[in-house]
Amino acid sequence: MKVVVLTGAGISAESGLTTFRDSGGLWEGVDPMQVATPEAYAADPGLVQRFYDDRRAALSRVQPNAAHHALVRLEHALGDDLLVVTQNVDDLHERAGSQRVHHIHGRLRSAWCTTCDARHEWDGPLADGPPCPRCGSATLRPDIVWFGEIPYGMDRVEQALWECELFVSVGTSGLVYPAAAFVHWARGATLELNLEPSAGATDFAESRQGPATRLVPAWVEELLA
Ligand code: BJW
Repeated sequence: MKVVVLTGAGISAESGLTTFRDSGGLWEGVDPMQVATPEAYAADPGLVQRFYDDRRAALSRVQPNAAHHALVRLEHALGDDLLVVTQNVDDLHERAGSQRVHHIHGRLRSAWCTTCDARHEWDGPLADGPPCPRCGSATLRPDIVWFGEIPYGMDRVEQALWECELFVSVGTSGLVYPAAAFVHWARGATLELNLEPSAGATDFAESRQGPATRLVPAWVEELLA
């Protein structure tokens, strides 16, 4: 069975990573346009780099949870028939063991040189302007897709959604496009697993509410039974 799973910040919440729009989220009291747009970066690169440096540093303090691990079990059973498409910039799917993960909004542990276009695995800070390992320019930015930029690998995602028999959305508010439209692009059955009904909950054939660490393992067990 071909399955596409879309994940959002909610799947990593119980690992200790803050979501964006929930109460106490990253954007409570912060205008996303001040940190998550190319214009914000051009206006104040130091502010934006520090925002992402802090979040990159936080990754080493958290671990994948039962929901990430359940998706690894699913991959072992389905192989190439599973694609995890994540909006998350953390690396918790990979650290749990998932191999078929596609990051449409980029990755915190990647730095992108805007001079030579190289991308580098990156664990440290960027705010101090380190040189690009390839061209030496101090023009490394977070390899993150900001508002107004084009998400990565959309052809692959569109193809997978077109071919899938089941599309499952986990832990996302359904407020950011294009991910919010995936439920309309999917050809097969649709299921939402979220703490509360998302903005697009009624677009899904079925919507279940609860924490990802409970809902995702239970759904995987059900599918593999
Ligand atoms: C739990 C839980 C638990 C909690 N268990 N659940 C007007 C109409 C339509 C579109 C637009 C428009 N104006 C502008 C646009 C486009 C724009 C957009 O969508 N804007 C909206 C604000 C309207 N989009 C773009 O610009 C995108 N690019 C684009 O569209 O290019 C055109 C194009 C598309 C396709 C092909 C070709 C061209 C780019 C969007 C980039 C978004 N980037 C961000 C920030 C960067 C990364 C970072 O800083 O980390 O990505 S925005 C931010 O939101 C981040 C997230 O990935 C994204 C989604 O957030 P998410 O994951 O849903 O988190 P939350 O916090 O919102 O929700 C968490 C959910 O979890 C909640 O529902 C909780 O209930 C739940 N939850 N705990 C289960 N334990």
